[in-house]
Amino acid sequence: MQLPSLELKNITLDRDDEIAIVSLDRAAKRNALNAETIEELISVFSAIPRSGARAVVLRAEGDHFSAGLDLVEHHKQERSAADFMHVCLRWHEAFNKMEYSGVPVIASLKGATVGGGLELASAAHIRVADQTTYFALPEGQRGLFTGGGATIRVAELVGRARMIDMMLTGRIYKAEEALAVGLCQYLVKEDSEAKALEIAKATASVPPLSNFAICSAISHTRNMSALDASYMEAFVAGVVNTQPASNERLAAFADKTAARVKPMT
Ligand code: 1HE
Repeated sequence: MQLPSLELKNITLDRDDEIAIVSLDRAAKRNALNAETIEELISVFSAIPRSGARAVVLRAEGDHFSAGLDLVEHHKQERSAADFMHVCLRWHEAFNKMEYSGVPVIASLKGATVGGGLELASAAHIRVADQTTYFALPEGQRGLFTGGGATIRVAELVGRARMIDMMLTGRIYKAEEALAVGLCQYLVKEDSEAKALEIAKATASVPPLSNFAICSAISHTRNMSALDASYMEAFVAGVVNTQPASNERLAAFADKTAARVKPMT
């Protein structure tokens, strides 16, 4: 794995073996997403799939994952509707790069994961929360609307009715309730980062071609008819399920040396 060398001001890029660690690094502004950070996310997630990274941990410096859209920048820039549509297109570019990258992105969440911060988190493939993490869509309260894909991804995670409630009332979800409604897939007592890294390492043991399919094909189906999605699924499975990397695993199952799929006792 060769980490790309990029000029970054709001994000840092590190590695732990074959895992790329992408950190939001604007803690003084609660990792609010300004235009520059979005451009940096585009650069990072354009480069990572070709870097040889087997998985990504997306984390943040400070106590909060992200406070969403940089409200101060947005206020100061006095953007027109067309200007802000272009801002949103860059957000979509960044988050689509993540979601369709083919490389598992595991988000380690803490503190505020709100507005655009939740939109960013929802573009990851797996979300890990801890006891400090809370989720909200305060757009309504700010007189705004989501612009970073929440109408698609957050609605998919929690369902339209819950998302509308979150936006109309500013409702905050955390801990067990957040887990139950699907905002996160894991909830840990201590530090979400250790768990995110553990999950990233587990996903890194999956053959890259399988990960590529899991971390892109499933998302692509949302734009397809059931007939087209079935065809695409068969096509992807044809390629993935006959790859050389699966032969060894299938042989191990056949000769009874592979682990069985059973809950821990
Ligand atoms: C910010 C932002 C921000 C903090 N944009 N600068 N998102 C929100 O509505 C959430 C807004 N933020 C907050 O509610 C709070 O900041 C927090 C609960 C996240 C953290 O509170 P706290 O007390 O730790 O920090 P603070 O004092 O509010 O903020 C510290 C600094 O971060 C301060 O800057 P400073 O220069 O005065 O020190 C804040 O201005 C700055 N800061 N959050 C800009 N969001 C594509 S559309 C998406 C639409 C949305 O995302 S709407 C949701 C917006």
